[in-house]
Amino acid sequence: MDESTMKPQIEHYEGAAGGWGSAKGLTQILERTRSTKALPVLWKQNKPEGFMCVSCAWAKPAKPHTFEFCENGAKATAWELTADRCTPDFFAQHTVSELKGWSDYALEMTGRLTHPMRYDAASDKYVPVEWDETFAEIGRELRKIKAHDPKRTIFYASGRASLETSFMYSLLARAYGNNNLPDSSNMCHETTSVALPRTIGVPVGTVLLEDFETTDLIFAFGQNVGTNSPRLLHPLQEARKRGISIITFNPLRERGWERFKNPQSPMEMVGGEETQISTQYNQVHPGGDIAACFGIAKALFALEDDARRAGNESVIDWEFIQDHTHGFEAFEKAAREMEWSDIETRSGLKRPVLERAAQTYANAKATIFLYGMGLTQHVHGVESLDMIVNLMLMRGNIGRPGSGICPVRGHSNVQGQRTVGITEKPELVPNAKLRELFHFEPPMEKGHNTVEGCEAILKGEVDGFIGLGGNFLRAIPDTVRMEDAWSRMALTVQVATKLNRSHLVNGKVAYLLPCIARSEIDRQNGVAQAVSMEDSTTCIHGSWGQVEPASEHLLSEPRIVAGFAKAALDPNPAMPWDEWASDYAKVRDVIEQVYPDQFESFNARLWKRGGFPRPLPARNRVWKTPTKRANFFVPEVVSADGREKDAEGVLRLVTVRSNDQFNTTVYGYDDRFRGIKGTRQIIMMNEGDMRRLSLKDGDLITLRSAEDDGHKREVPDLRVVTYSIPEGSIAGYFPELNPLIPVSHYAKESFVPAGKSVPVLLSKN
Ligand SMILES: Nc1nc2c(c(=O)[nH]1)N[C@H]1C(S)=C(S)[C@@H](COP(=O)(O)OP(=O)(O)OC[C@H]3O[C@@H](n4cnc5c(=O)[nH]c(N)nc54)[C@H](O)[C@@H]3O)O[C@H]1N2
Ligand SMILES: Nc1nc2c(c(=O)[nH]1)N[C@H]1C(S)=C(S)[C@@H](COP(=O)(O)OP(=O)(O)OC[C@H]3O[C@@H](n4cnc5c(=O)[nH]c(N)nc54)[C@H](O)[C@@H]3O)O[C@H]1N2
Ligand SMILES: [Mo]
Repeated sequence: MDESTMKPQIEHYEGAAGGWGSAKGLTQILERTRSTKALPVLWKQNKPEGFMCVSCAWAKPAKPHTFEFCENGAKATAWELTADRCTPDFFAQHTVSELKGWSDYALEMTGRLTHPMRYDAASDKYVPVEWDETFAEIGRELRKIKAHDPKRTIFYASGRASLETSFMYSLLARAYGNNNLPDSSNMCHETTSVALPRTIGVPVGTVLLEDFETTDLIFAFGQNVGTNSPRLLHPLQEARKRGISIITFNPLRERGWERFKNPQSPMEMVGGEETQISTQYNQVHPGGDIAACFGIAKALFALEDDARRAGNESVIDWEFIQDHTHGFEAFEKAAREMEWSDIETRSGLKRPVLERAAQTYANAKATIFLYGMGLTQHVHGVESLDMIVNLMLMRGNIGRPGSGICPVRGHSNVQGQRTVGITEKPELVPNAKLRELFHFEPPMEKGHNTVEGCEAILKGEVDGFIGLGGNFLRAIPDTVRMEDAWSRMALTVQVATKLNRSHLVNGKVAYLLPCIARSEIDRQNGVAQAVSMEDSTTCIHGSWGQVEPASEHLLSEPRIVAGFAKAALDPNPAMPWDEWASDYAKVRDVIEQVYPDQFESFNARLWKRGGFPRPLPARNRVWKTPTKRANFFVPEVVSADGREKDAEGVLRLVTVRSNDQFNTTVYGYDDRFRGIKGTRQIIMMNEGDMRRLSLKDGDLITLRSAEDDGHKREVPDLRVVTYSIPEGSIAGYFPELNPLIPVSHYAKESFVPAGKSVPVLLSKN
């Protein structure tokens, strides 16, 4: 399908998020995937004793709704349980070079992978192979690399694999001899995992679902709820019905933050009732959140001065600041000294707007701060989070019901993977425990994160890449450059459910291995196995597969990891891989042994309704930071993109998801809430910019990177669409625009590729 010839249909979308459009979206995907199996399974989605959605990581309530799934969660299930199969016959008919010409959508629409396949360079085709032979050759190749240097293999994980699989995988990498465990979190919320430990002493959010019941204000920064975590609209709607305020910061008008019609409520569906979500919608400049928060802080200090003069109650929580925090004075000075003119230029927001937000904040007893990729994927994303924490600490909004910080995580178990050892940072690993329990010497050298992994591959320093799920080559920045370097590797192995672009660029020895999906029954020695995951609010849930696997040749992920481990490592009775892969409860026991504080009585609590929360010291105002206090930090920059002023003609590109995709999985070409249909090859642009550049809707343009480092980065044939977005900024879709993002354009400290304010140049075709 040649998308460039497809003109977008632009239809102003009048509906709320949810509503009939949502029901229609679901029906379409069920038809397209001919997925008769999906419908009955949806009843069990995100329910206690059911199966946990493979879409986002949003919390699963103890008292679920009749349907505890959203349009996009249902799409993810239908996509996984498609009736279509991508078989050896299919691969016999198509060369890999031919498949490179297919769209992401067309590749995944071929259906579920059914057989282990090996790439045959002579015929340029994938050919079927037996599992035994597969493990034997992969083992041989991994041992060859290890003998040379174990650090030349990378073990990537996408955030979908269960806690059990992830634990085994991280142990495999360490026993092999490296900490090269990048995961999708390295492209996502790693900024959270860097900022929060140094400010509040935990790597994850502190908010629990019940906090939404008692909060009286929600600040929402840089997240697209209607599309990326629609079930979060329920607690937001309930909160709004209690009359609480929601203040949103987002450069784009996103329908989910405007209004919601609950598709599960007959009254709302038939009666036309819908809920206004944001009470204040602030179209901040991309990267302008630091400045916006400075504005709110400055206004709060002014309110505090007023309160003092009038002898009223303080706006600042002095008791909390004295008893619990460090660094307040420096922060106060910085906020008071910041000029309103700077705040206004950087944030793109007017002083009265920020003063109003500050007043609402001052009146609220308990406030939740929620955020997503709009903060984390910036060069100074860590400082954006520092700033959010500063605001939170000013009024003691942590460790009190209804308050706290709420990073909305992406993949359904991305947070959990980090909890059980998928990390490149050896200081986060309980190495002494690993030594004691598994009788080996864990590697103490830091491993590669995603960006460092890409750089190492570009430099030819990597020989082996194992991908446990995901679509690494499509999700990373600089995709075109990376593809060129990729085939130099000796071994590339991809464990997957569906065919994607990462499977079409291969190392010298290359395997594509199909696995059982989470919605499918995973039987080991005839006994159905449960798996587990951690949601965005640190609650751990068990999950049962519901339908028969897509093919009898599939292996489970734990079984595949065990296969790699047995073939690549010398036998070690302390690591009984087969035993673990035969009974996942045993893996959970081992996880509990390695992380006794986090996973106390793991197996016994697996089916607790609503999941069991991991203990977090910050929730009890205990601060595991170097100062033993919660820390204020003064950001070094006022714009999160760190650019003083862009050169003439440079636009800031924000890459986002449509309502018809899950990351690199494209379900269709309909971004309903934004009113764009028929193509993903578009950019959204402000009316004023369109006029200035003499562009009209549907015009074809080319984008080039403004980075001048000798590499050509270009995406041609994009159509312009008018959209409500600040002047000087444009938005378009990930992953199509990733070739424009240099690998070097990443968040300082967290190394998250900075996909949210990419400097680009535009030319008319
Ligand atoms: N259906 C569906 N669900 C998903 C996913 C999916 O692809 N599809 N992906 C999953 C994954 S892995 C993740 S990480 C999450 C991602 O979910 P989100 O965190 O919502 O990620 P994005 O789609 O990148 O949207 C980022 C939002 O931030 C805004 N934004 C951009 N720049 C800025 C800025 O500088 N400041 C502010 N305040 N806002 C900004 C954008 O306009 C956009 O609304 O969703 C998860 N859930
Ligand atoms: N420009 C830009 N780039 C971005 C982002 C952005 O906002 N802008 N977002 C980043 C973010 S937040 C993330 S998380 C990454 C996503 O990066 P990844 O997690 O690597 O990518 P996905 O698209 O989620 O992976 C989809 C593939 O996973 C496989 N899969 C699905 N289910 C399973 C399963 O159960 N087991 C296995 N083994 N495989 C399975 C399927 O084959 C499918 O094709 O992309 C990042 N890249
Ligand atoms: Mo993500």
